[in-house]
Amino acid sequence: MAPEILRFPEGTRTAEQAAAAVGCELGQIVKSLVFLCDGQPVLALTSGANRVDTKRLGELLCGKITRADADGVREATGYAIGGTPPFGHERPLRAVVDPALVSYDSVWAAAGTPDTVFELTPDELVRASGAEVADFVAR
Ligand code: 5CA
Repeated sequence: MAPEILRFPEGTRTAEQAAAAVGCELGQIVKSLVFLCDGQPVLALTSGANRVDTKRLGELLCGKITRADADGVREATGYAIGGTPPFGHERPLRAVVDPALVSYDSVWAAAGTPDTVFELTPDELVRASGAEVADFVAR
């Protein structure tokens, strides 16, 4: 991969801000959300248009799901909330990817800071994160 990282001074901290900055659909933004499954960090790569159903995520991963707090996200990934990238973490995390992201030609993800993003294909997202494509979003 040769990602081109774009910086937006106005900020890309939230999916809404990122979509407005790059001019894409909200659904094309990759939210890299950290949860704890029986205390172990897991990564839910979720479309900007969707919300995680923690009950479904727990059924998928066979554990009790809680949300990581800001310190937990930093500890698990090495990055802060709002800039957490989908891969390239301190140590590899078990990852699942929202099938909604796979329906786009390209998607956009945080590049490590709350003002940077990069474009990639869903296939690159799945391969680089080692994620399993599985449905865990609220219906
Ligand atoms: N840069 C953007 C788009 S790529 C981004 O990182 N979006 S995000 O959705 O992946 O990261 C922001 C998310 O962090 C929010 O959707 C929210 O779910 C989560 N979040 C925000 N504040 C907290 C908090 N205090 N504790 C836990 N999670 C939080």
